[in-house]
Amino acid sequence: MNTNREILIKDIREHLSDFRYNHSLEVANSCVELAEKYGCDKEKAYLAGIMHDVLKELPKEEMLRFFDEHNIPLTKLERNAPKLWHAMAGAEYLREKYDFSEDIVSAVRYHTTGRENMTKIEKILFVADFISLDRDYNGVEDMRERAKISLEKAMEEGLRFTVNELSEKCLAIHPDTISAYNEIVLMNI
Ligand code: DGI
Ligand code: FE
Ligand code: FE
Repeated sequence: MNTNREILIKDIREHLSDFRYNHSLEVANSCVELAEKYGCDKEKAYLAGIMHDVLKELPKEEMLRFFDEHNIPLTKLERNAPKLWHAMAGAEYLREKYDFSEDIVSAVRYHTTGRENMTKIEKILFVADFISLDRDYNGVEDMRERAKISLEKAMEEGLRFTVNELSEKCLAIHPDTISAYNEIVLMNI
């Protein structure tokens, strides 16, 4: 696994706008804080955080070519949900280019949708993406408070937020998002 921070930071700097680059650095910081609090490998959490959005700004055509060249099949729903592409493509990019370990790859892979049975590092990245210092949406303070109580409390709110946002926009909700939502709601009852 290539974990040279200088090389990785250069990579996101070249791929991302100032805004998204700064977001990546802040998510990495939040990942390390959560890893410390909830007992996870801090270096792995940092790597997941810093690289999680690496392909977020890849043009649509290049993204589709990437899926094609890597034989990554998309479901009908996924083809119609471009916001999900950067997580799917980013995970494969990190596996291939830097030989990242599978636990980090899957944290990146599921950082947008979540999924059932998430690992600690997957939950940490999912939550860090909502509470990083650059975030300023309505309710971010509540999310930060929840993240102090438990990863699951924060995930519950994050998933509710995502499900609400998507249904209001009449967008399809990925089965992994639904599974994550159902699991967490039943867990917190
Ligand atoms: O990449 P970020 O902006 O930092 O955050 P993210 O990777 O969580 O992406 C959030 C976007 O992804 C948001 O606009 C909603 C969208 N999204 C999340 N879950 C789903 C989804 N879109 C669809 N269609 N289906 C989902 O299940
Ligand atoms: Fe993302
Ligand atoms: Fe992000």
